[in-house]
Amino acid sequence: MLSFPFPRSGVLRCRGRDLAYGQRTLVMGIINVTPDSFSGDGIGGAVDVAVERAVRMVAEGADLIDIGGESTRPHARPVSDSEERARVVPVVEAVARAVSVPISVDTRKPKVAEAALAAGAHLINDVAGLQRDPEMASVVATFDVPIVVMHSPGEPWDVPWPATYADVVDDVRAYLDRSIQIALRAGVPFGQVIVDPGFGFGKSVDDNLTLLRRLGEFRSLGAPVLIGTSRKSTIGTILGVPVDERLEGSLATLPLAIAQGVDIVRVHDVRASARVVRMADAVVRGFVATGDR
Ligand code: HH2
Repeated sequence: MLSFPFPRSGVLRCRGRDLAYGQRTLVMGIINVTPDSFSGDGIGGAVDVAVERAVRMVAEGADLIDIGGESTRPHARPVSDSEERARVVPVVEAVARAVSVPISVDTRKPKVAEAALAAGAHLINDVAGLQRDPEMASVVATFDVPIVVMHSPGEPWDVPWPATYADVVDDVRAYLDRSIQIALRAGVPFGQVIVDPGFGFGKSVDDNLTLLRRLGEFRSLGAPVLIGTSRKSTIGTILGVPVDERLEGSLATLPLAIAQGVDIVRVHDVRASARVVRMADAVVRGFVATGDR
């Protein structure tokens, strides 16, 4: 069983689709309604494909679905509010009807977040950690939903990439602490904030490996921790493989994160990841899931 300094569990209130964390690791399945996502999984605005994918992911073990309408890969083309909204909203509406798990929307833009929440989304995943636009925290507070605050040293298209850090863990933790303060000042309850160190965002291979090696240190922030390593270029660099051959490398990161108390893992390959998570949870947390997924 985990013996962390302060055992922690709780419930994220997701507008009736609440998520309990702490007992086992939650799996977030990724659906990119983009033409240009780094891993080649983007499906443009194809609503029927998104629904089919979401239904399959839930059957394979996804506890929540993350829908994104703008690629965050380095040198991606920035997308306007209206274009991103037009991609995301119909997919949120259809996926929320088709599955019963919470739908997260991966956006840095308050207008997109607002439209997606009005369309039935259950939480927001902000890769700018509420530090890009002050309106974002107010939107999240108004709809009373959870928020993932992720660390990124700036926009992929206008910062030196990777950035430089005095100590990557301390610097990222300080940034996430600021994000938490922004959320609290806007009226978002602490229990609704999830922190994410932003693996692959403005970090060198060494920085990413350090973040994963010292992931447990983010627990000192007191919020649930999410990490997204799936198919990222650090894995490609270590293994010397293209993006469509990064499954094993991605899976290898999951038990390492789980052994350090991560609460949510963000993955493209839900079936394989959910199996690895269940096995790791059985060993690390002493949690044995019943049922055959
Ligand atoms: N990574 C990506 C996008 N959103 N959100 C969180 N919270 N954490 C992450 O690590 C994270 C994220 C990048 O992956 P992907 O969505 O597959 O690619 P793209 O941004 O190119 O669509």
